[in-house]
Amino acid sequence: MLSFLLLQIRCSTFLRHIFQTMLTMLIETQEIGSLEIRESQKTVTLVINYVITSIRRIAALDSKASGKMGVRAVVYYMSTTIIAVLIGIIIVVIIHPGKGTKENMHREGKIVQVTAADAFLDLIRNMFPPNLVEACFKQFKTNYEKRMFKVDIPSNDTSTVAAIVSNVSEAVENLIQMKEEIVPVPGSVNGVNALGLVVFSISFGLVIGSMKEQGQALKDFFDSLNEAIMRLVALIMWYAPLGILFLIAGKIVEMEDMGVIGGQLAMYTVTVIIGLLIHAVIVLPLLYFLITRKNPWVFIGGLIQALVTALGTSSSSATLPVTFKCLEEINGVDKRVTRFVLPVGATINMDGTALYEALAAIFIAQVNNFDLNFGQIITISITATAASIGAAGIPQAGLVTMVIVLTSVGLPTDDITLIIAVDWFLDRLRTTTNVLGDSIGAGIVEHLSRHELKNRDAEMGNSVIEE
Ligand code: DAS
Repeated sequence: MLSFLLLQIRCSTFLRHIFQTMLTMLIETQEIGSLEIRESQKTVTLVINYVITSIRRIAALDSKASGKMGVRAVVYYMSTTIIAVLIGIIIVVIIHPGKGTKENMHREGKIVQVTAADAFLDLIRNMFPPNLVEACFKQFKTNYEKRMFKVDIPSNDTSTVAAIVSNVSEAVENLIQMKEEIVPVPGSVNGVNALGLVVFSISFGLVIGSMKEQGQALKDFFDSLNEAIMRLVALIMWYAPLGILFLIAGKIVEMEDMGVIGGQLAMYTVTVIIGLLIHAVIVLPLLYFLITRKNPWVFIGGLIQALVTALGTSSSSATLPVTFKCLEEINGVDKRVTRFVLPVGATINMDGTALYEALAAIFIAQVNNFDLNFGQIITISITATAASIGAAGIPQAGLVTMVIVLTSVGLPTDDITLIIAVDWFLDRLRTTTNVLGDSIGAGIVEHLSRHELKNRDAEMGNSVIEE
């Protein structure tokens, strides 16, 4: 029965190529431009989107509120996220769910040997990815010379818009094809150095944020650029389900070849659940108790409605209104704390996602029978932490930004399809962990800011009396 099914799937892999060719032809005839789904193109699009999102988020951090309360919140976010990543790495190395793959089944895909020195050197050397900047400059210069961009744009001529769009996608594609001209930096695949981009986007966001009014133009620029990229991604994702359907079909065949059996996926799922439970049931409550000396379970008891909503929606953002209600009305947390900590936390503090991305990346390395060295583990820790910052509070966002983590150590990004089958379930659990982390953070920040809050109340009280 299985071989019959696999025979069908093999045919579907053949069909997939026919289908995608037909789809491309269809699109070209409609002159939308050949936005074809390709791993590398998708990787670059998603990585570019990650960079813009992170720059916007960090630049948008309200500098006024970045007083003591803000600092406390960010220190809490960073420390719990790093702890979560460490838990993810330790647990997946101990349980080793990916073992059992046929020996030496190294797959195609550029797995890059990165030593510890390389990883740190890469991090420092690529604060700003000169390779990428250089490649972009060369590419646009080439295009200009080729007159690819010399398009006279009459007002509403759709074919011209199509020409621009296909130029852009061709430019992106050429940028990728140019990879041989880009100095091959460890941890870079398709000519995109994910680690350098991550560091660049966070530092650039901080710089823009510190520019206050002067930075407003850049903030607006990145906002509208993000909107454009999101529409481009939406266009690509419009027919992604078809591609993913055949991708998974093809992957099942490959998994069978590689000897990856359902049991490993089951072990992977158990490993993620154990990691999330350790963080959510031990680390976060312990942290809350150590800092506030209050019973964490009473505090968590007040959050049940929010946690159930997170479990049901797989979205931190969708759960936000309920999280506000639980914290303010049931746990009595000061509104001045929740109004700052929660919105920021829901976008950049995702402990569950960070733990999951580090764990899943190492699982994919195990399935590829690829031993990661210390340098790569460090790289995965950094990019998983940073990727969770860029992940949106929407369903399966963590699956998307995992491209950054895999790209940073050269693991094949299409291996994400190995774990898609169980992601709908794990996403719910990591989202619940994210919401719990944000809520515990609000409780801790309120406790640490209690003196300032009391002083402000007193000042308010005095000013009311004076009036
Ligand atoms: N679903 C995301 C959230 O809303 C988490 C993730 O995808 O990792 O937090």
